[in-house]
Amino acid sequence: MSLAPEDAHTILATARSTRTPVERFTDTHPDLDELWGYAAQLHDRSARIARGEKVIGAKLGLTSHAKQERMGVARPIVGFLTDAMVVSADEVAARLDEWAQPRIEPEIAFVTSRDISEPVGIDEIGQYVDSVLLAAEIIDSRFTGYRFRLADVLADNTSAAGVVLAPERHRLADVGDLAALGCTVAVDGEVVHEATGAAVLGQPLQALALLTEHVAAQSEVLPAGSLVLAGALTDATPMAAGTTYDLVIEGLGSLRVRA
Ligand code: OOG
Repeated sequence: MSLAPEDAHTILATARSTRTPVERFTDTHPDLDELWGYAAQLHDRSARIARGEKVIGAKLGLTSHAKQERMGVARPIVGFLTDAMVVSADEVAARLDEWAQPRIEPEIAFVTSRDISEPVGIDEIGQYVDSVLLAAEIIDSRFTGYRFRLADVLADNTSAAGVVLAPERHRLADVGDLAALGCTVAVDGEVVHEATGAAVLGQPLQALALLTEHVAAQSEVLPAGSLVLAGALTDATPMAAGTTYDLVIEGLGSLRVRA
């Protein structure tokens, strides 16, 4: 018997609230596909809206080879962001217990300047960007050991858990080519990951262009002022209490997160 998207949502919601990861659904239901995954994700979004959360944007995941190879899912994925996921750097330590297996990732984020409902190509996409900034995404898979396939991770809203935003916002024109920006992640002062913006689909703006295709295919509107995370530049770094994470993206700034 197949697993109803709604039931998958209930299982994942319980996994989240009890901080008890579950086994991936695709082991027992190998037929589950991308469409199913997004259908289950929609139940999560509706439930959050019903609880009073406000959708503030979208996130892409698995837009870098580093992440695709590590997670064993060879294509980008899309999730949603709500206001409840935004955390200040100072709050992370106090909230660390909310997450079962948190990891932190360096990301380029965009704030959009216009409503998006149609696919926008890479040549025009810059016109839809109000500002660009550095973000630290905190992911927390509801699947044991982050073992999932495409349908599972989509149902799990692409492991979305928290996002810390750097205070400075930049104009795209002032930052130059996003693909050329260097990025480092350090744990207690020691660099553990390095990349450039090109790690994200060759060009981070490509992530936003890809999102426009997704939004159009779902017949949705991404309103002006939305926050969009372009996907991690590097592999994720597991978070542990008492540890300090420094994320730097050249030209965008730095973020220090103490867990
Ligand atoms: C899936 C989400 C990955 C990214 O930026 O690549 C992601 C996961 O690795 O759990 O958010």
